[in-house]
Amino acid sequence: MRYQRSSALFAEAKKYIPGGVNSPVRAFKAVGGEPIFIKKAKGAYLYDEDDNRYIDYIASWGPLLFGHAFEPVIKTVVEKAKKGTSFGIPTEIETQLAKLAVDMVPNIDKIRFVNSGTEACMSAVRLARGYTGKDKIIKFTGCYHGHSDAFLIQAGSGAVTFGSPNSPGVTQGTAKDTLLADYNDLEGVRALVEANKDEIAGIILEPVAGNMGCIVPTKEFIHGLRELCTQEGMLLLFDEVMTGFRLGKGGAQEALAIDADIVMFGKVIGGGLPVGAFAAKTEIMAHLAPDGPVYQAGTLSGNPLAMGAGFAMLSEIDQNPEVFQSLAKKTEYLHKGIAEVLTQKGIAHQINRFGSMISVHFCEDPVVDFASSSKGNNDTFKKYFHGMLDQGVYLPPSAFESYFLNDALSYSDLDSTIEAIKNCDL
Ligand code: HOZ
Repeated sequence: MRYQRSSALFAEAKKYIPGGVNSPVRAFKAVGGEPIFIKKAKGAYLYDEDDNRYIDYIASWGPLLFGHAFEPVIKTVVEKAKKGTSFGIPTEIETQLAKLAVDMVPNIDKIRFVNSGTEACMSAVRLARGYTGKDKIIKFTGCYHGHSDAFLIQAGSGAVTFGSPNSPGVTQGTAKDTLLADYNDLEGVRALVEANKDEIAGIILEPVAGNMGCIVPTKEFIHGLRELCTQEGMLLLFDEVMTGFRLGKGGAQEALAIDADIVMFGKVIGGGLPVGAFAAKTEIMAHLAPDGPVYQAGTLSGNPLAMGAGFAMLSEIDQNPEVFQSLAKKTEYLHKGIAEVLTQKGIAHQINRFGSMISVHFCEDPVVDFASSSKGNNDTFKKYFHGMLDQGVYLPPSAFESYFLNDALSYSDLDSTIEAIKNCDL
């Protein structure tokens, strides 16, 4: 049996871990069946516990720009580990990574490292509130900013995959300060701002959304948000956990030519280790403890292994910026290939793409927000997902997630992937 050992490991995991997983999407509930358990990975490939090989299209949900077990990262982590794994005392590598990130990303002077994208977004909103003295925030339906309370309101990603975009446990008190708008609907945002005059600290969004599939903002929408924030004294918060150092050295800010006020990072900035960060101009960051009154802290923040991995990853990107072009070309090639096969098969579909992020939606109409993304045919998606898995291609196990390409993928891998879609019984 192809998945025998994975199946046994899942049964064992379920005895001790809720749902057998440590992050819900991994459980395959949206697509049915059981998750595969990974033994190792190298370059573009994952290998499961049954020794099946997969071409990987999630790259650990984004961080692995150059593929798995990338030598410069591994070497640094091993070297650092030999010198101690955590001190809770400052180290030089934290400043080295901070300087590199500040040099690469537009419009930021200072950066604070945390351990995950969730922490980064949670802390950034606290900072925005502390800086502006206002309580409310606007978020977009289907955007996911991690699992802290303020964001689990019409959230995307795993939250919507499991039908609980509003999680029990989030109090009414918290929910009332999160105002909801639809992605790409500038008029809706204007109306919210008008109805909550001088009460809104900021607008938070994924500048290219990746948690309701990949959704690209219109120029009018994203520039309109910038103007509105400036006019109304609100901060524009870019959740670049997925897009940071993936859409370009300067992330979505650079790719879309927009300056945000606070930018949040995760994924690539940790090179595959648990790192998040938030950054802004000095004027805003000065409000953060110990310089200012907005509190935020963490024992493992700035952990030497994680900082080392991040530094190795960002240094590679800094020295090889052509990786972004290479990734974008591969993603475009995949897009064309998938579109051709699905069209030949007569399957209604929409494909959204930006840089190395791409998603396939089985529906007739353009996917521009959460409502249009939700119209995808989930039965077709399930058949597609399992058809590909059985042929050794690992795709996101939910229609509400983006694919993330890594540069270890060869054109022959892309061709095999396209060929595999031909064989899927959709
Ligand atoms: N919902 C996460 C990606 N957007 C998945 C995280 C994981 O399972 O690792």
